Amino acid sequence: DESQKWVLLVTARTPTNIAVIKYWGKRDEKLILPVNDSISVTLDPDHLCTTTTVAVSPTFDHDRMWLNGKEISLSGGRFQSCLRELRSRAGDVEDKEKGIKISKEDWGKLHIHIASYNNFPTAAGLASSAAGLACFVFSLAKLMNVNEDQSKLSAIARQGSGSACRSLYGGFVKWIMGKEENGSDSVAVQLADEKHWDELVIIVAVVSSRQKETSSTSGMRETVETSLLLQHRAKEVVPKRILKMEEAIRNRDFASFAQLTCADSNQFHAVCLDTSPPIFYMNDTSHRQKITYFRIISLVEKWNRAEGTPQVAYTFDAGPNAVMIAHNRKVAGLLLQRLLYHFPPNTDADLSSYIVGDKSI
Ligand code: 2P0
Repeated sequence: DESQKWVLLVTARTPTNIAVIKYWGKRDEKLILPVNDSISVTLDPDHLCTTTTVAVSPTFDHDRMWLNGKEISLSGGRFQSCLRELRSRAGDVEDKEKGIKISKEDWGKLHIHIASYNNFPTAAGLASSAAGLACFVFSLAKLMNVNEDQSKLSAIARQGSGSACRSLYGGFVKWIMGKEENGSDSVAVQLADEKHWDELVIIVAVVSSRQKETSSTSGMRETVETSLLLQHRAKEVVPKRILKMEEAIRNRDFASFAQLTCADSNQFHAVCLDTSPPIFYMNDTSHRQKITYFRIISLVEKWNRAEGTPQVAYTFDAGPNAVMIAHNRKVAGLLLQRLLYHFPPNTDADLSSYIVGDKSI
């Protein structure tokens, strides 16, 4: 039947984001509701992004997905939650040129294929799930003509992976933890757009591309169950830091931005260490790499002190890569010089490369 042979495609690209006030701990695992607000910066998509093509055709007989060319299962609860939310909001779609007409009721019967590529190491602590799930939801929402604003879409992406909700916006983004039990107010909002503070330069030291040993999901579950420090952090520390960070971003106050970013990264790792059994994201690697992280922190701390005011912020996530944010291009040049001198890639430090990029575009 010729009329059944069409395929409708949408391709989208979504950058990853790096939290400067970290999300760590859920109050609801199924809906993915966090124990505190978080703030991130979305990276420019040239270096760290997911590209996803989604397709629908009457010839597809079940939903399928490929990640970096390899078929993966869509049966997981998180993919299914996102698909269910999207299908229930899908609209009518018409492509007159191709003679395609899909009514909103059809989406319940039609199957989709999803092909996704990361241009960076998957699951090595570079927030691949953030870019991946954000792109999954965004591209399907376009294909299915889901008529919801970006913040509603962020609440859908959140159910795929918490940090994904922040990747639906560029610039500086806050994920509001929300109060509702059903998660309707746990959404991402843009604090400042990509042009607001465009002199910042982000340098990622890709320390290792191997997959991390403790997944974020199980790691944060164990932290919520066992760490008293997390309770103090979520109730007392983060709410104040969020206000200060918002102010620092608004005023482009790098000294305050860097101080808060470094302090929050260090507290996140302290909370991991306060978990039973302890989680060592910064330690969870070869001896040489471990020394490299501590030396990077020490290099930045000494430099900032010597200058009298911070020039560079560092932040480490649930994996072995170091992210540094330089105040401006001049500082970024100096930082890269120092990094290449002290930690040349592919020699004794097990560093594989440096990625230099802007904030998002
Ligand atoms: C963040 N991380 O705010 C924090 C900082 C890692 C350290 O979000 O279980 O992959 O899918 O919600 O989002 C990593 O956790 O976890 C993360 P799930 P996710 O970026």
